[in-house]
Amino acid sequence: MKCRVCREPAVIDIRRHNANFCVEHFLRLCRDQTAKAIEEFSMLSPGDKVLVAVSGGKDSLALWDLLVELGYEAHGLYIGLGIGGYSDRSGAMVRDFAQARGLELTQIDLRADYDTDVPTAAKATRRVPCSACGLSKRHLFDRAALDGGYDAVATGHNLDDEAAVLFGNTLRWQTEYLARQMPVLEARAGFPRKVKPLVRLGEREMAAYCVLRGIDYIVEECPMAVGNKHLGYKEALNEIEARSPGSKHDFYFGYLARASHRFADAAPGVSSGTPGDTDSASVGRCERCGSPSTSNTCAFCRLIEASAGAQPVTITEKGRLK
Ligand code: Q46
Ligand code: ZN
Ligand code: ZN
Repeated sequence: MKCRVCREPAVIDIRRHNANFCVEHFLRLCRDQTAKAIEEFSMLSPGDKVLVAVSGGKDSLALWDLLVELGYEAHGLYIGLGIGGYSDRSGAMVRDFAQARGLELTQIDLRADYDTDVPTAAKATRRVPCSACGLSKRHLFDRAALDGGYDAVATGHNLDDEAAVLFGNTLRWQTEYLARQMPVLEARAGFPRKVKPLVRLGEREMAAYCVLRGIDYIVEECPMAVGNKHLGYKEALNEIEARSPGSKHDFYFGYLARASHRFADAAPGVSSGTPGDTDSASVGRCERCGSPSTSNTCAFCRLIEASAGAQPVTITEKGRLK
């Protein structure tokens, strides 16, 4: 197995590119693919100040590393979700990564800062944990990006993630979600710009990137992800990809190029990107935190109000609340 670029011994094969790469040229490919995605979808401008949503997993740490390598002023934001030992271990990974590289990291801890955590908030509001979690993360990332004057929030969604989400949204024709599934969401009043620079890279490549760059990441899945539908979609797509390399790429990028515009109207305010052309003027403000909200109090403030100070809920090894 020889590197496609230099003919030296290769360390990884990428079947959808029908090519093998040595360490140096694989790392270059990852940087080039990230830069290509950023340019192709006009995600960022040179020198932008970017807030990277870091979880301690391979994708978000690799993304942070890649954005720094590409010359962006990239700072990390980690949210301690209070999901048992998983959160303790992932937080430690993120702190070690930032410290070893002298990078700026902001940390928010649901328990220390809001007197709650994801399992407790989920139970108090009768939401599934991932819903309480997603709502909290979106709110806190949006706020931190706007308050910190960042040009964009970057997340580590890779090609496998996006193809699996697209698969799920297409299976059920969830048109509003399809409209939001773009690699860039433009800023709107009260919402920062959101970008996904890893959409041209797969899960396996991100794991290899971390290993080759000496990045320690948390390998275990969040215990709440057990039985998650997306894991099933990923497995199904992996089977298709094994038989027909390039299918995930064609599915996702084909959607973006040839079908996404058909759903643009399904999620008001998402698609145009034209300043002033938003629905946010009709949306009010949360009277507690000032975030955009259709009711007097936003969903995050209601979540905190319902669960702050409540008897903490723990989670079992199988990801159940108790
Ligand atoms: S949403 Fe759900 Fe993830 Fe939050 S509770 Fe865990 S699995 S971490 S991306
Ligand atoms: Zn090479
Ligand atoms: Zn609020």
